[in-house]
Amino acid sequence: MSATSFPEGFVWGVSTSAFQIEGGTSAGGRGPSIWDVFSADRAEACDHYHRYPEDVRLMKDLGMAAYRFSVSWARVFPDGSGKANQAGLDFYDRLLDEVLGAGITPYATLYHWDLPQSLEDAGGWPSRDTARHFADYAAAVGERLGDRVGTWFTLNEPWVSAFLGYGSGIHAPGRKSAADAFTAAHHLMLAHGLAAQALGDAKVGVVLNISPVMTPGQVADPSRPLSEEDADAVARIDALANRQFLDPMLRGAYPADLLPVIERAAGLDHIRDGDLEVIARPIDLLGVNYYTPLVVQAQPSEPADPAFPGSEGVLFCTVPTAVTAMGWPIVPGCLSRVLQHLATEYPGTDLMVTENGADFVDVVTGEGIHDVERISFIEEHLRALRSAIEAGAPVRGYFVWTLLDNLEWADGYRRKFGLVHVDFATQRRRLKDSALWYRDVVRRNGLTDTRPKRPTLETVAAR
Ligand code: GBH
Repeated sequence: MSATSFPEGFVWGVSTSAFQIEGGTSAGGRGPSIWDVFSADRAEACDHYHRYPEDVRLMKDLGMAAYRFSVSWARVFPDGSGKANQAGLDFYDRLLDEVLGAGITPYATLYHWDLPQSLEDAGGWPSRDTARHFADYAAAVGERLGDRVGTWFTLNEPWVSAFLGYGSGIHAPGRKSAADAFTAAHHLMLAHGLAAQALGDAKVGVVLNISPVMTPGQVADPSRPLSEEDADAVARIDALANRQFLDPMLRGAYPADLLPVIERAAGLDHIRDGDLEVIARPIDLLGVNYYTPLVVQAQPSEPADPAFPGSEGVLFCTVPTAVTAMGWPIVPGCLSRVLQHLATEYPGTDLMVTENGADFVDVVTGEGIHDVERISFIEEHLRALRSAIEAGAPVRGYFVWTLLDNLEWADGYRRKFGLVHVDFATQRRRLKDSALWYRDVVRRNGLTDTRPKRPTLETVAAR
């Protein structure tokens, strides 16, 4: 591996999710999901349901080796359970044929936040039955598509589903209860384990949003020693955001420092004998979504943040670093640290960066879409990833979030994370500069020694 190249066989790809691109919300017998009900924007999104051949073609032109997409549960089971809807499975059948025909390896996520509404009406993730229904769904999808999907991811970011969906309520279904959030988190993990069982011998992983937790001082200098109060603030948020999921799934136990927090908010009755054995079923791959760190410090008067129940006395801070258009601090070095940390703390599991990317205000002109900031963002994160590999972390691939500008959940269409620009009035797709730049990275399996020449903000303005 030269100074800028990646290991042979390193997997390069892009990620998407069903609700954010598919549209076709009632096509082929699809039922409503919690996001159809919750989202103010009508969910036509990128009309990928009808335009998937064009989108696969784009990926082929960009030389992608892999494509991570998600299956919409409500397409396959319009009511969440019962009899599988063949027309829904047919869509993924066609999509997979197209993807494989383009020489692209599919990675399928079974749950990227779009719970069938009827299961929410029956109690949602705080109800244990939802985990059982998820296993049945996994079995049905595995049976129909397993001959062509090499790797399954059960869940995408269960922390978001549980704590933004049932804790703070800023995501669907919009419930606001700490007890529900903790029980949802447990049942999501149970669902993961039961689904992994149902998928049998297939390769199975899970995708977590690992958020490095640090103080403002540590953003500037990671080796900065912490006061006892700040160390406690960091540890508490790390337990809620990261270890709550990593430890049960990869070590078979909840973190000892988190159990009292769960007990206070939700009791412990929902954690039954045998659950942790199911949850800790060995996986083949841990998907890591990395965007930004969580920056916190101790502040005694601070009330708990509803997305982090038990975070009394912790202040979430802004830092004077560069940020994306969503205001997320850009700290590429954290990606390297997270990967190395996972490699040492949870050894034996292959890692893959299943999402990394950013929204910026793109410069859209007649000649092109000049997204210099996205290029630097990805480039800097790839340098960080490469240094983690060099330090020994078993990182097998990298997926940019995301192929297309799409429906960014509670934020609607104004957020632009795509390598490809979408005009939502016409559904016209246009490659951004970052897409062409990423194509070259994939082609040469690495970066260049000198930072690539790219349009600067001044040259763009002059065009
Ligand atoms: C991913 O989530 C999603 O998988 C993807 O669907 C989405 O489009 C993409 O990112 C871009 O948003 O301020 O309390 O929320 C990322 C979710 C965002 C969760 C940053 C943690 C910081 C803590 N993460 N967030 S909080």
